[in-house]
Amino acid sequence: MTQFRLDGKVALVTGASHGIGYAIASALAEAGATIAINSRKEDSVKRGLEAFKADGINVHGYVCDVTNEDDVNTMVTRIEKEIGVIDILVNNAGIIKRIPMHEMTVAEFREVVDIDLNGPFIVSKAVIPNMIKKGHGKIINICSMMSELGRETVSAYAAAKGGLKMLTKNICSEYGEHNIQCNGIGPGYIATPQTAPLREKQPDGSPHPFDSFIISKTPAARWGTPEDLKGPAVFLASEASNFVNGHILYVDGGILAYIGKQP
Ligand code: NAP
Ligand code: GCO
Repeated sequence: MTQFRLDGKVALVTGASHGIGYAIASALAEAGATIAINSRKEDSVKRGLEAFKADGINVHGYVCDVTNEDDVNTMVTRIEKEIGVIDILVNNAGIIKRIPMHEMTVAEFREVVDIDLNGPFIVSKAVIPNMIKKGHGKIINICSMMSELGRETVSAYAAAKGGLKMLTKNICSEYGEHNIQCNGIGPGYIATPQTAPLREKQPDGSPHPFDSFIISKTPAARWGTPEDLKGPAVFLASEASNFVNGHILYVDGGILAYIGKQP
């Protein structure tokens, strides 16, 4: 079905040097899109481009902090000049800090919200005007289980990802008439550098307690992999989802539907 093809489309995936962003950028490339990625650090961008090249994928890389509006506007202008107007934006860049809320500094809280919520606002604001002129656009915000649930130590992250869910719904509401669809992907617990601390083996070689906990809370009884997000991302980036708008697609192995394995 050509509905799932992205030939002729330009996609920007933020923070895609590795992890979930890398997998999503790879999937969009395999579907025919021309890919741009960014990271804050030049060496991170370089490593990412080398990895994509090793996978046979030609990607354009940019050093850009998504919280810096001037940086973002410069990057978007360069992409439009060097590749073309952005048809697909995946707001993937994000961080987490796992600190009990009463011990978290205001600066730490602000940093997480700045990157995970203000960043998607800044980059979306930069790409929407030319999506309107072009008559179409796809924005995919990478949300989280924490867009729906809380847990100890992730107050800033949950607040940001909850806000990102509502920003997704608001972009849908405000720009749907311009044939711009804005949806979210809510990954479950995915094995990437961001969750590595939650999966580290204990000194005696036993699984991390959180690892066992997540397995017990996931009907699929496994951690997700970045590859599990490839198909959902292509669907939401393609014409196959032109009447899907304001939706958060949870790719979580069933966590949100499940009370947890009985003892
Ligand atoms: P990751 O391995 O930590 O990668 C995050 C990427 O974002 C890095 O490449 C990082 O690159 C980039 N980044 C961070 N701050 C940035 C900034 N200010 N400007 C530009 N780039 C920035 O994380 P991941 O696990 O792949 O997660 C990717 C996204 O999925 C995040 O939004 C995360 O919250 C979300 N998510 C993850 C999981 C999971 O279980 N792993 C589940 C649900 C949602 P630099 O530091 O080099 O800039
Ligand atoms: C955590 C994890 C989660 C995942 C993801 C779940 O500490 O609970 O890092 O937040 O990153 O967001 O969807």
